[in-house]
Amino acid sequence: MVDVDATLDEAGIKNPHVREYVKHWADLTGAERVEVVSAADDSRLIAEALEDGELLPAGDGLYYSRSYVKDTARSEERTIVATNDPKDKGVYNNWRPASEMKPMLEDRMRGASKGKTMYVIPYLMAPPGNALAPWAAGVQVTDTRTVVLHMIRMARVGAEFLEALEDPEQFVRAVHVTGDLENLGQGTPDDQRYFVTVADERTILHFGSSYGGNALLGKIAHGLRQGAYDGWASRKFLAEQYMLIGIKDKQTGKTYHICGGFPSASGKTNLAMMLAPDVLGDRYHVSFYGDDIAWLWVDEESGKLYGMNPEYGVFGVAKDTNEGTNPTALASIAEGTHAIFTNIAYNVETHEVWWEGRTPQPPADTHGWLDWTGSPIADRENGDDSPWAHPNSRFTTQLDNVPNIADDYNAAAGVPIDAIIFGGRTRDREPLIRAITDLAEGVYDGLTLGAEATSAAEGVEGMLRYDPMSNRPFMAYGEGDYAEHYLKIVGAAKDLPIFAHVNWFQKDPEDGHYLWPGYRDNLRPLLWLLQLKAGEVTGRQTPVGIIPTAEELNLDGVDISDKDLETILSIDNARWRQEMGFREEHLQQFDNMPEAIWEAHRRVSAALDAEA
Ligand code: SPV
Ligand code: MN
Repeated sequence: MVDVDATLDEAGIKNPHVREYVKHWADLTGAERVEVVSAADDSRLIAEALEDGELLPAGDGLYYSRSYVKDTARSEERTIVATNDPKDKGVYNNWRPASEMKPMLEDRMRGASKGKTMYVIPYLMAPPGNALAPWAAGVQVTDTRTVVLHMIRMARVGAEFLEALEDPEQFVRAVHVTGDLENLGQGTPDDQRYFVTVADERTILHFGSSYGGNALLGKIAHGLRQGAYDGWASRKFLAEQYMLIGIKDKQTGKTYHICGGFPSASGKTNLAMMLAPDVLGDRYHVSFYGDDIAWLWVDEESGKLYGMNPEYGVFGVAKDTNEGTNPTALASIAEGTHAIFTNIAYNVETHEVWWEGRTPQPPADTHGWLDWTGSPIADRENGDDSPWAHPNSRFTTQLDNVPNIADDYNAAAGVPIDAIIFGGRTRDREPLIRAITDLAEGVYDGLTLGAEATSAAEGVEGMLRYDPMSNRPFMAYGEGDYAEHYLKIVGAAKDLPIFAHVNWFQKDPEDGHYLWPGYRDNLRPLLWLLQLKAGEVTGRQTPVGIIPTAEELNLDGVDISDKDLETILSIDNARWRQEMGFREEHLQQFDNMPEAIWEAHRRVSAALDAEA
């Protein structure tokens, strides 16, 4: 057995609770070596991973990795929130008693790192010095080196973040043990994997994957599930799957901040990284803070709602990322950025990479190209048109590689939040934007957020797969309690943020074309929202919110027909009344839903009925 004490001494880790935790898990997992890492170890670890073939070179300062073929996404069915209080059971959190899950995970992890190195990763999910830093510190242990390399990109990593702890016990214990990936029965009745957050003990136990949100425990498990639970238990904050951007009006010098939640595949990363349309670029600058997580709290001094991105990087979906959809993402993974690609297509000879949507057609010369499973494209049978890259393939890069990263992204203070938006992918019914000024109606709108079922087989036509606040996979406690906590936190703020629901995806029912151009032009409805909040425009009141008039929207340079514009700036009363029935059923599943939310639902319903 290794001398863990000597390793911890050498790394300068004095905190007795951290030392005890590391020793416990080194012993239980049977790791052969223990290594404490910091961001400064990145180039050495990259060199080791290249040497061992875990990473392959993908251009100057770019790296390529492939995960096990049955380990390419988060597994929601295997993800559990466990606590010691059955009242924490919700509809979506897969609650189980801590007393059941902890011994089960310990059994699976026992001896499972034999022969491997256990890396110790002290991290912080907050800008240093932030008001929420006490809930942001953690120590991940992992037995996979590529997980360390991803954590260094996605979180602030280093032993110094443990020194700042006011309470030496207040760090999240984040245990990741990979397991024997080829023998875990992924997706079978005998599935061995479990991804457990023991939320009231601030302990994360993930077993059976080395991919993404299953393995980078700072991101989803701590940044969302544990953060949400802590925010509620402390009554201090919200942890949300939100992007966060700044919009600077260069004429007035003022910067506004908008955060918001979108179910997956609704364009959240593209929105977070967008640039102003060329014709508006002289007046407005859009800056990037984060594309996936925001923690929100009321700032003690100003009394305003503040937000920050707890992450340090972007774990973005590669598919369809190109010069048109997201040029800033491409710049953030250019040579020299030390980005890591996972599960895209790779050319073993030229070290080029490719994914669906990177260019309209795949490379014509298939020589040297491997698909995401590592199989040569040239060996494919005629007619095999399966994707070269996995649809959930990713790029991992640090925030400051994004060209329009906000100057103050690392500032301790965070930023005041002016607006909270929700958006799905809805082919009809949802207008381009509808603004909501009432708090309970805004929260109600977030709770009834959803994405369209992608094929009719998946559900009732026109019915959404509801994804409250885009947090369905990350809910940590009961949804009714969550709604009440959300109302309290945001409701305590001076100068309430304005809410809005946006939809870039309305389609013409006849020929299927998108009615709104989207991408950079999405800044236009957001500018209108800020103007509405400032009282510079009034919009048009509808039963489901305030909609811009065609004259109020800045459409300078936008190619859209009057007919399409009229459609995206109006609401379809019959479709909305159908939706209200679905919403009622959806909300009825949840215990303790605050009366204010039901009142909002009834108000919107009555207004729709009155207009019909
Ligand atoms: C998501 O699935 O919402 C992600 C990626 O942000 S992962 O970290 O894999 O969860
Ligand atoms: Mn996400």
